[in-house]
Amino acid sequence: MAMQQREVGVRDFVLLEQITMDKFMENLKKRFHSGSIYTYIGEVCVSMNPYRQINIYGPETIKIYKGRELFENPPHIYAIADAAYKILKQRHQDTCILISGESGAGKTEASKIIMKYIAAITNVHGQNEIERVKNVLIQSNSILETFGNAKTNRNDNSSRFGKYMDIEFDYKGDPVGGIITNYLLEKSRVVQQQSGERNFHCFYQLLRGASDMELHRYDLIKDTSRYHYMNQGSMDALSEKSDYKSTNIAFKTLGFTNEEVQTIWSTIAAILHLGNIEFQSNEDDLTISNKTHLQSASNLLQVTENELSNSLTKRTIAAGGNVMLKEHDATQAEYGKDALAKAIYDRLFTWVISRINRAILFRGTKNQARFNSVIGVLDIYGFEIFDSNSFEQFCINYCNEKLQQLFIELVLKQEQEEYQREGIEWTNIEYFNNKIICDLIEQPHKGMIAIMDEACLSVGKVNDETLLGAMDKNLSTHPHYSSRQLKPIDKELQHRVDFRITHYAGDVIYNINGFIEKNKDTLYQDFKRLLHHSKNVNLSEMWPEGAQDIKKTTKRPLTAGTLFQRSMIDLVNTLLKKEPFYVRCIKPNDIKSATVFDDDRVQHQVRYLGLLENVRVRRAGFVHRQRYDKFLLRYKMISQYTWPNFHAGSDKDGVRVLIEEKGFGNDVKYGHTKVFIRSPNTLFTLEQQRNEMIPHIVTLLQKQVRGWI
Ligand code: AD9
Ligand code: MG
Repeated sequence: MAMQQREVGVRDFVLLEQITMDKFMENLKKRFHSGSIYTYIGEVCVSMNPYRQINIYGPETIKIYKGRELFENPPHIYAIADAAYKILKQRHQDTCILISGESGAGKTEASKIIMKYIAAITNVHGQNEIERVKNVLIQSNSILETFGNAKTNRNDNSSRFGKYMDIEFDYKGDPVGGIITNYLLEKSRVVQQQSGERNFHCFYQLLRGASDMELHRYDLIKDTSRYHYMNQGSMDALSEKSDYKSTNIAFKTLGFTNEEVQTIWSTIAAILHLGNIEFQSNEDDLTISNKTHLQSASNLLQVTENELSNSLTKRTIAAGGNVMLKEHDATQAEYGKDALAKAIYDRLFTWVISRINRAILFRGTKNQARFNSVIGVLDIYGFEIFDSNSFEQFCINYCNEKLQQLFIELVLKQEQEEYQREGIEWTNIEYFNNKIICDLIEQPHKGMIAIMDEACLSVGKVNDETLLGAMDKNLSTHPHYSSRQLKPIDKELQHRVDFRITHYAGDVIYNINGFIEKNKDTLYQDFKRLLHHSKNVNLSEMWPEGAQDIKKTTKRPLTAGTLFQRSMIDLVNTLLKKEPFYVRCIKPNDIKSATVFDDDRVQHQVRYLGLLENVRVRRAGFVHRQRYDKFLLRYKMISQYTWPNFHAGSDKDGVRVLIEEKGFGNDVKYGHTKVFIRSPNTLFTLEQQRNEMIPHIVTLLQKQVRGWI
């Protein structure tokens, strides 16, 4: 109750008197400043990052939300989690919670809050196995963040990978397993960081947290400035959310063996040594000048020094049944070394996740009839616009386009389906459909990914600029594409290497440099063989294709763009099968302040998340719908005909009598199982009358108890 009294503004944007940007912003701002960080649009939860700890997640709050309906309490992400859980439990239907918003808006925090809520309301009988699963689910977050998160200029704990987690429940509604799917890790960060940014957290945890003895084992010293892969951006010590010790505890909880943990830290150390290897070319000969690092890296990767040195300086070429060795030049060697470091990290990350999945023990499989249901939680990188945007931002922003498309389809589809199901008329609402941008990127043969692939697979000399030329040629008439080559006078597009996509969330200028290399994602075969033959079985397991015969011509691996596109299509298909809930996260400012509400920045997000359109769609239909029995239960006290109980017919009849008595007949439609209320005022008046009646009812009940009546 205390929480309700402090609440300001309206709880649901559909209750605004006018749906304008100004009114929307005013409500959001008022609520942000008063600590009400959650506001609904129907069943969509808008969440403002408070940038401070608010006391709204404790056991008392959990009790308030457990098993209740959305409208019964002030808006909260717990209510969304509960709604998803209720559907799963009552209807055995899979649900998912899609969390979106830009970097630093609070997606990862939201996903953890949801998981903790689910953990808190389940397993009332305290069964050991279920406790174990819950523990594993929660602890897996800390490992994922250690290896997949990094400090960026926008967020000290930015997720540099996409995460989708299915939590599986048995028929009683207790969590019995889960599975994590990861999407495109930003592996370029392993070898290069922008100014002010850091490498993945694990590198700092190892150097700053491991004992001297351990560091000695890895041939490392504590000083981060000595490692090339750590000294390019910021070397700040953050108040780390978790440290080396807690990561190791989490590994233990998840059942990683000592050997596995050893493999992980040794591999991280090996990457740091690789980063310090330098090449010197004298005439035709290429040598490694920094031999101690070569030695340490090979020891840690459990390959011989000679093998590692050879694979760094030469490559094997198989042609016409003959096998030859070709020396690298210094540039090729540098490129190869960085590609190796990135690939080792990427494989390690995926392997750690597969190992976590084994611990969470997902019992359902795709092919087997499943009795269990799942709640999926999606926490994926938000839309990114940097000063310089490259292939990674292209993929991340494409992913956001796909999710926005899903939002448009599902939110509208759901509304329409419900009206149809209930036999209620419906007129369509105009909104911007970003399908045109998804097509620009992913259309077979014609889209950007297809054009990039063609450039990467062609044998002739193709560079980034010729790729840009090909895109210009094919896409010049597309309304969401432009480039410097096409519009030389466009001031925003300053360089010949720039092209621009008008995304649903705004214009982003991409620099074509590096697109071909990043899309090809080449890793010399020699490295794959090298690591497959490592004496460390865990490491070797990460490189199965290294077992292939050199002479066998291998098929060209799929490009990074195509792989990403496929994973997005899979993701969308998975989500489409589930009943979705949305959490739309908003960042109040760019300075991580708990008090600043930056109007421009917030308005921009509200605009591109399509929140105003969302409110309009919701309002054009009916702001509120409720099953007849539940409606009656909530409002029966405000009508003499329905209080204390309605006996003159069905629940539907009861609702009709109540509505007619109150004079709302014109504002209401009666569906087959639910009553639909069009205007917010009606709902508001009903709530108000109910609130006014509550004290009378309480007094009445007290008198009854005391035997006065
Ligand atoms: V990114 O796309 O991974 O870069 P996220 O995931 O959207 O981003 P994150 O959840 O990491 O952002 O939130 C950023 C920071 O905001 C957190 O580290 C917290 O300091 C802060 N935050 C976010 N949500 C909350 C909250 N509900 N309560 C308190 C919060 N602080
Ligand atoms: Mg995150």
